[in-house]
Amino acid sequence: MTENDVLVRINKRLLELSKIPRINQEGSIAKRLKEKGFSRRDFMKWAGAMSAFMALPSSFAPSIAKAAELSDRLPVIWLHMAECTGCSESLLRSDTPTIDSLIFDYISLEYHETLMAAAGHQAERNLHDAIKKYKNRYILMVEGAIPTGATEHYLTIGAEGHTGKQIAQNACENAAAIFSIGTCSSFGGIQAAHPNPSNSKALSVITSKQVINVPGCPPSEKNIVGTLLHFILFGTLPALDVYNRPKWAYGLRIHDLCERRGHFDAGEFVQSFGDEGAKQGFCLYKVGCKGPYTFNNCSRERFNSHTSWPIQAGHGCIGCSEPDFWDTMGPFEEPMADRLYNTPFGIGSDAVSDKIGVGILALTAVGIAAHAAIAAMKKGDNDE
Ligand code: FSX
Ligand code: SF4
Ligand code: F3S
Repeated sequence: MTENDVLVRINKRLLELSKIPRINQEGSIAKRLKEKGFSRRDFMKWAGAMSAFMALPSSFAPSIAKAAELSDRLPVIWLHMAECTGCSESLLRSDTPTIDSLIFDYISLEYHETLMAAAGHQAERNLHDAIKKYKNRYILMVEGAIPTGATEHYLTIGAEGHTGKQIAQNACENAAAIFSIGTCSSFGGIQAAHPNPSNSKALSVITSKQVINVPGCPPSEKNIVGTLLHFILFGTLPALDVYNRPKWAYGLRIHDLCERRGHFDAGEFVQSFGDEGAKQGFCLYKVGCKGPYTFNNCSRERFNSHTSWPIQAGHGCIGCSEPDFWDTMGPFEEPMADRLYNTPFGIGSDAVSDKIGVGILALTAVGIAAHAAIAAMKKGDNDE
């Protein structure tokens, strides 16, 4: 299929969507952008950046702008399970709203426990009504892991005391698309870390429906909005990796595009926090950076309106978008080169994203081992 064929298909879909009446009647996106001080030009610039971000050709930018304009036609139900609400915060926290947060505000959010005014029985009724009214049409976004088994009742929500598992399973049943937002919902996260006293599980474990994972603790606002826009544009699943993460967002490792990569290649490492190397912005591998084993786009997109990200701030990546990272990536401030070298395709973080990843990681294992060996020799020289 050519680029043009895809665009024709997308535009047909967008035309269909535009015929669906707006769910909320609070004014168009143009009006809201204007109120927040964004010009049409800013919006189109954002759409252009978004198409590059989603690995689409620049000719898709007008369709992305249109998809954003139509994002109030698809109802969204957002559930909170066992988590810290960091995923919602990732989108909402900015004191200067970004176009991403504005779109989140604009989508037809039919149910979101942090944001809605309703409480108690009324809130439960709203959820029930939204599921019924928008059967097979709503997008379900779930944040947080789900306690199961004998400890399922560790998470009960609302006045009627249903468990998180019951609520999530029920909402999954009639959703048009299901997104696990954050590492907890995608893989279990901290709740599922050893010894996992609440038997917490990923959403995909408790439903038989297809779940798209958007991990990160928290994921960036761009990955959340991009996933939503992708669905509006295509109405189908994006290309996924072995952990069901969209490849456009999680196809590369942190290490691949890291701003400190030149220092890694040159063997220039921070040896301890606050040392001369830290001041020079050297590579954080030896103080525990797990960027070589982590698939995410933070190095490209950053957080908080593109201001910064963990490695820029001076701490290594802790692998927060990988399955079981609390158990497999620790200690967070120590490297794990030996472990990787001894078990290149072993457990947890060493089980990599996809076949290409396996190749890259194997090379990295050798590279890291070589670095470690050279560093050890240098250290030996210095010790003498
Ligand atoms: Fe928190 Fe979301 Fe981490 Fe989990 O983020 S930022 S604990 S991924 O579910 O709220
Ligand atoms: Fe960047 Fe970490 Fe890779 Fe160093 S090890 S280049 S800090 S991702
Ligand atoms: Fe997480 Fe690493 Fe990005 S810790 S936020 S995946 S830099």
